[in-house]
This record gives sequence, structure tokens and C-alpha cells, in this order.
Amino acid sequence: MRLDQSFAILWVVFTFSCIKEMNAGSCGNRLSRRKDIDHLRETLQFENDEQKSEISSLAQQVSDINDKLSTIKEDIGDMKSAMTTLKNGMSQPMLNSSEITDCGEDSSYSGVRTIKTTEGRLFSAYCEQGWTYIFKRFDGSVAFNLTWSEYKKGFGETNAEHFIGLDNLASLLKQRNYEIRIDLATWPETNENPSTRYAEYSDFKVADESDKYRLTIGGYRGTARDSMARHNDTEFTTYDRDNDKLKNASCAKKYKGAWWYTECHDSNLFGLYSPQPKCSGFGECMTWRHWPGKLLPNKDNYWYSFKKASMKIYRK
Ligand SMILES: [Ca+2]
Repeated sequence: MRLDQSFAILWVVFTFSCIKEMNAGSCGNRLSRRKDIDHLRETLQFENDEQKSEISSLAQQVSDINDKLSTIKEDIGDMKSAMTTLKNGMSQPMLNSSEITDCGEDSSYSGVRTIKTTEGRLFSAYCEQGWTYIFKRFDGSVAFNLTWSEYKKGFGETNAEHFIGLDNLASLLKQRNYEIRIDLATWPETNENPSTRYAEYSDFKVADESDKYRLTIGGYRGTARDSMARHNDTEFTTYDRDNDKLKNASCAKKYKGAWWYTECHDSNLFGLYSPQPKCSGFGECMTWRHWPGKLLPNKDNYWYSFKKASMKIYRK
């Protein structure tokens, strides 16, 4: 409409001007210009129509996209609600059914389970065919040079490197009698045969915090030789809580770990994790002193750091 009005005005101006200047003989030129203007008007009108059609097509496409987005939004909403339902359905029965007093309650199972001891302590533990893991180390991803409060509650990842916690351990052991097994693996570089050995103890108790988690251990049998006998009837020590028998110094600080130290140790399985067989310091790593033979040529076994170590308990 606006375009037509513009041309109408132009036409009136042109005609008026042509009549006015008729005598000057320039009206012929003006008429020719009028044809040009008509042609221009037609061209512009055509382009205008084309643009209108394009805009209309684009508007249709945007509308289609909006419709599709609405459908996708609805689908996402449906999926979210389905996931929530699934989550609730999974967590509720699993939490209840997985509460066992120790892994011996379901000896066919291997993996993480929720333990609830008879005195009501709730925590997760790693189960393996009836064995309940106390700690597991195999790659050094978790630091073990930690405080009393960290040892008290436990740390690490239950399905990876972890320690179950002294309060949880004491609570577990109160329920019934257990035997304990310590498994050790050397680094492949030593090419030992066998490179894995174990130590089992038929007597194993850990007291409450009130008795500083005092250890009772005895009745050895196995292939790794006994590096725990010296630690029987000792209290637990961390670098911030010295209960060891070494006067005027802390075994935990000296040997970079935490353990049932005397003055100080034959085993230091909570010591530093070394990325290689040789420990950076005497007795500071995952030590098992009485392993048969020399683990390093011409070196005391105190200088050796095992690749893997674990401790687990089994119902007697
Ligand atoms: Ca001391």
C-alpha cells in the first residue's frame, strides 16, 4: 500500500511538471522517465512479493521447529520422571536387603555391601565370597599417612583402596569370632615364585577406642611368615596420637604411617605406598619384614615395599 501511494504521488508530480513545462519541449523526456519509473515499480513489486513469500516460508519453518522442540521437551520430561521412578525403585529395596552383619551372611557375593552390625553401626564394606575386607591397597591412590580421627571413621573408596575404620572394625569383631588373612604381592620385577603369599591368624580382636583399639592377634599359619607376633597386645598409633612403646618419639612419625606399633615394627602395612619395589626410607613403606628370603639383593626386607596388601576377616 505504501509503495502504491508513493508511485501515485510521483505520477501526479510528474504530470503536473510535464504540463507546466510543455512549452519548453522537455515533456517527451519526462514521458520516457515515467516508463522507467513504471518498470522500476514493477520490478520492486515483484521483489517485494518474492520476499513476502520467503518470509512466510521461514515463519512456517520456525513454527515447525518450535513444534519439534515442544515434542523433545515433553520426551525429556517423560524420561526424567521415568529415571526418578527407577532410582527410587532401585535404592529402596537394595538398602534394606543389603544390610548384613558381615559378608559371611551372603558368602556367594563379591562387591560392595552395606553392613549393619548387631550394635547398629552402619557402613559399607567390600565383600569377597564371605570375606569382609578391612583394608585394601594396590596402586597408591589413597594416602594412608592420616590422623587418628580419620583412622577412627575410615577412608578411601570401598570398591578400591580403602580402610574400613577402627570403630567399624571393633564393632564387627564384637559380633562373633573371626579369623584374619593378610595377602601380600610383590612387584613383578622381583620375579618371585610365588610372588604372592599370605598370613592367617586364628585369633584376632580389636578393642574399642577407650582401650586405644588394642590389638589381639595370634595363631599364625601361612606362607608369608609371621610379622605380626611382635604387635600382639599393642595400642593403635597415628602421627597425631602416640600410643607406641618408643620413648620420646613417635613410630608413626618415624615410619610415615599408622599401625599397632611397639617400638616400632616388623610390619607397616599402613606405611607409604612406593611406586617401585625399593622404599625411599628404611621401614617407611608397606613393610613385611619376615617374608622368606631377601626381597632386594643385599638389602634388609625393611627396604622393600609391596605392590599389593590387604587384610580381610572370615567367620570362624
Ligand atoms: Ca612414642
